[in-house]
Order: sequence, then C-alpha cells, then structure tokens
Amino acid sequence: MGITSVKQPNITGAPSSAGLLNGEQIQSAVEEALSSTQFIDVHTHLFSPAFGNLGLWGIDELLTYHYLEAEFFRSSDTTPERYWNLSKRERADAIWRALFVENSPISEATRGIIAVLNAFELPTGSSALEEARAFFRTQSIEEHIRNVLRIAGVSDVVMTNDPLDPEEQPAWLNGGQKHAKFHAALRLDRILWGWPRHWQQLASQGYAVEEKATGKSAAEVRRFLSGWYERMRPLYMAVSLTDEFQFPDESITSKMLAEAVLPSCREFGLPMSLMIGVRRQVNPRLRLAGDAVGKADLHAVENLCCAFPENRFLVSVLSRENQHELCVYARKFSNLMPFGCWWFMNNPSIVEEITRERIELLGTSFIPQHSDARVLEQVIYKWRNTRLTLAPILTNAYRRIHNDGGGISRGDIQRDVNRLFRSNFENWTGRRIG
Ligand code: RAT
Ligand code: ZN
Repeated sequence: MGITSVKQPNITGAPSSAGLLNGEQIQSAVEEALSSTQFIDVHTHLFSPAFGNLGLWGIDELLTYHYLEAEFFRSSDTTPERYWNLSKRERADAIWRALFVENSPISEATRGIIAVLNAFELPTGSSALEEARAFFRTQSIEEHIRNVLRIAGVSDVVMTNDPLDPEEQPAWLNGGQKHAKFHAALRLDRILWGWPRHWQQLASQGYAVEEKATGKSAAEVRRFLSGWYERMRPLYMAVSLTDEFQFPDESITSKMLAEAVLPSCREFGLPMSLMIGVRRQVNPRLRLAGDAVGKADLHAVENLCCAFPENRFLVSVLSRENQHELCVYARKFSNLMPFGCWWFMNNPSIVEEITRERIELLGTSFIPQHSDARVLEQVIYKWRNTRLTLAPILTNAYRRIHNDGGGISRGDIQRDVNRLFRSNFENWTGRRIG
C-alpha cells in the first residue's frame, strides 16, 4: 500500500516515522522525482532524421512556429499575405523584431524561445538572433537530438504519421525509420474526416473504396490499416476532430470509426487517440495558425466508450469547458485515458487548473501532458514548464494527505510520477518504451 495510515493526524510538519516525509521534505522529493524521471512525450509533430526535411529544428523554425505567427499578426502591421511571401529567414527576422525587440516576450510561446536560448547558454537580448543562427548551423542532427532530449528530460517521443501525406509516404515506403527514441502514431485525419478529398488516393493505390464510403470501403480501409500497421508499428491510431464531432451519426467519420478503425485497433491491440474541439480555419489567411477552439459535445466520447468496451481511448479536449466533463467520463469508463493539456490549454494557468481537477477526480490514472512540439528544441521549454507547473500541484496533493494523517514516502512519490509520465502510457499501449 502506497499511502500508510497513521492514527493521529500529523499537521506540524515534523518527521512522522522512518521513511515517511514531513511537510518540508515533500516539496524537494516531488521536485527530485520530476527532474530525475525521463518522460515519454506521447504526442508531438517531430520526425526522426529518416524523414529528412520534415524534421524541423533550429532558431528560424522555432521563431516561425505557428503559435508565434498568430501572436506576430497582433503586434505587426504586416499582412498575412505579405508575410507568406517572405522567405523563412525573413519571417523569423520579422517575428524576432516584433515579439522580442519591440515587445517583451512574456507570452507562453515567446518565453519558450528565451528558455531554449538560455538552455544552450546563448544570449537572449535583442541582438541575439545571429549568434543563435550560428550556433544551430554547427550542430549535427543526431547529436543535437540526443542533447535536446537529455536537456528536456524526455526518453522517447511519439511522432504524428499520416500514411496519406505525400511528403511522409516515401520515407515509409523506403524502409521507414528505426530511430530508438522516435515512435510512430498512425494519424487518420485524411481518412476519418478528409474522406471526400482523399478516398481517391486510396483507390489509386488499389483499394476498392467508394466516394460515399459504401460497399467494400470499410473492409478495404481495414486492409489499408493492416499494411500500415506492419510498416509503421505505431503505438496508437489517432485523429483530431472538430467541436462538432458526434458519434454515432450518419457521417463517414462515424462509419469509418465504427467499421474500420476501431476494429483494426482491437485487432492490433492499439489504443485510439481522439483530440476533440478544434474549429478549423476560422481565419484561413493565417494558415496553420488559423484554427480556433469550440466546446464539444462529449456525449460522443460517452457513446464510444460505452459501445466499444474492448477499445482503449486516449482523449484530449481543446476547450477549457470540456475538461471537467472529461474527468467525469474517465471515472465512468475505465477504457478512457485523458491525456495532455493541448494547444491553447498548454499555458501554466490552465494546466494548473486542469491538472488539479484531474488529480482530485482521477488520482494518478491520467497522462498529464504531451508537448505537441513541432520543432525539436521546443521540448526543452515545454517540458521545463510542465515540471515547474506540476511541482507545486503534486506537492500540495501530498501535503493534503500528510495533513489528513497519511504517510508518504519518496518511493510513493517516485512511483506516482513514473505512473503519470510513463507507465500509464506504456500500459495503455501495451509496450515497454525506452
Ligand atoms: O498544436 C498544434 O500544433 C496544432 O496545430 C495541431 O497540430 C494539433 O496538435 C493536432 O495534432 O492536430
Ligand atoms: Zn498535435
């Protein structure tokens, strides 16, 4: 038993008995466990070197991250059309000037750049850009990956791999990737909601699919998934869904989920990851930065968990309003694993609120965070911020047990941190990772 009951509540902060921590010691034990545990980053958009230029890294990529592009248009007169006509380097220059020279980098995404520069002992002042460029130019990617993951305290990262992405496909067809630290996730957006624009791609590859997803389409998608399962050996299948997602309904999304994707997940023993709540392209002029958020109807999650008890679901929701509801559903369905504070949720104030409600409702049976990094070095600041935000939350949770008269040891804390940031995911995917 992890938590040992003692008869008299000890609220003085004095050491209780051998191996059990007092109020003061709890904080340092939590900080130590968080900093020494290597986390698994369960959802990123990073790529291993086998994917060549798809793997983004370096200062110009960091500065042109779409989270920063969205902020740039608030602090510059440059129109999106003009911005997209610039080269990558010119875009990075413009963002640096607007967000780091003419304004203070106090937003979450801008602060991240400062933390990355600082991690490499680079200057952070207004004239720092050229020095940063020179530094990143001299890095060799394999060694740089090792350094970045070490600094970030991350043992493994899960990529986002779309088998219908024409840029990604050739790498998989030419032998795929074998990097020990990068793992695949089979992303199915083009099939699950992009069917009208993508079914012909499947047809041209020899699958007997139809525009309305009728006839043999679902069986053929299963055959397609089976081939890609063999090729990628993914840890899970995944899709991002809008705030309007419903299940069940008459849509191709519902049909393909129920008749192709979930049966394949069962066949291969894979969880299905649902990221719900995006409102796509509310401002298309901003391209990748043009998506927003909407409150979703989580009856869809209830219906899926209930109708498919043999499937395991990883679920992240994008709106703040859906977070509490997701925790309640996780209490009802043990095949539901909430994960991450996704995209607009990944800010300390919101992460704090979400994580506290998850702990209060679910104990340690959830996955607190993923980075969603698109540029390699982002894992440094995103995981640094997660550790900083989580430390006081976990400390308070243990202090409450302590104040209620329970004993807590370093071993208990280490076990819990390991569960949150590693073994919940390993158990869900059925794989030992790293
Ligand atoms: O956070 C992001 O970078 C978003 O643009 C999305 O990629 C989202 O994370 C997703 O996986 O769909
Ligand atoms: Zn993502």
